[in-house]
Amino acid sequence: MARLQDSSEYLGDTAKLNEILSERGYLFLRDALGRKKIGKVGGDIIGVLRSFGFVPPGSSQAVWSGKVPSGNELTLGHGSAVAKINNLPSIKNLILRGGQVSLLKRLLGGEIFSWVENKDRGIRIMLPGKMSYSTVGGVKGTTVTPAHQDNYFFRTPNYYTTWIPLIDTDESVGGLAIAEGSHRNGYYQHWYRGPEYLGVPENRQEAESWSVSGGSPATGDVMAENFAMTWLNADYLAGDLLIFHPLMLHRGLENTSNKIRLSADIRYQRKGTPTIWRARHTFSYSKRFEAELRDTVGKMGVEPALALKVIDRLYVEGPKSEGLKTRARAAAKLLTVNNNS
Ligand SMILES: O=C(O)CCC(=O)C(=O)O
Ligand SMILES: [Fe+2]
Repeated sequence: MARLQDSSEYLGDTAKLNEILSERGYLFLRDALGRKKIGKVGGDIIGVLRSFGFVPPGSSQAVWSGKVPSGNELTLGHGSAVAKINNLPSIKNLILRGGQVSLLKRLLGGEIFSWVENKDRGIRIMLPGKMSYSTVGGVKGTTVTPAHQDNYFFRTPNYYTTWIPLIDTDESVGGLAIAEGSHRNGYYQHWYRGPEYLGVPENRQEAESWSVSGGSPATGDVMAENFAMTWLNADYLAGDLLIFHPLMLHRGLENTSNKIRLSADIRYQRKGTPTIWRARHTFSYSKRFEAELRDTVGKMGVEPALALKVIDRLYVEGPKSEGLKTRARAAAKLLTVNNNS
């Protein structure tokens, strides 16, 4: 894997940073947040994980004890350990007042809106290995985040994602890789196979194998196979900061170490610029809506490829006063007509 380019030498030069960000689609800033400060945040999380038995007694490192989560302890959004972590003063402070916020304030030239869902989606606890699991409305995913653009989750151009390693994260611990220059290619097709979320295929072979096994694109128009893909990562250290564009293709790397990977992915935009419903709600709220939506469309009995498109359309629009059943029927009709013309 090739390496991210560090721009920390330009930390004082706002214009230069903005130039790099728009050209490369990302800023990788070594130690921009301070190793000591972030080390303390990581330490607080490790304390909670220790109290839940995920870290051996007496260890101050994010070493995995081998304990498998019981029930929803580590479930993103509302898990019991996750909720404790999200309530830590140091976490709240990082999300609302961390160095990434003041930097973005400079880059965007005004006050910053920290997305509401940062509060219960922001912190990632990644155990070693790759495990499949079920989420809302029967959607199946894996603990290694597949290739995607955040634009898939959040259809607005007006924000940046910040990815923050909370412990030292070399390739064995995993972390994040981004596809060089991909933010210039448009919105990639994001695939599902039945209830299984697959993300963006990395090449033609992968797209073909997904297709013959019943997969299809739910949204997006750019075919990944039309672009060369060079993955970039780094030996991340606590204190580093990665900022990237909504159309930057990226993926999680499998954690093959004996450590628990701790990181944050949190999103910000300039206050007052147009936003989307998800930015104003908690992750738990959005997931409840998604579950209801998938359930409603699932019961309509339309063919799977159309169902994916209906779900996507209503998901982007978000909750409204009109009932989901009525909205889903109207969307199915409209999308069928569009497909036939
Ligand atoms: O930390 C990760 O593995 C990826 C998180 C991410 O990209 C996302 O959820 O949008
Ligand atoms: Fe992402």
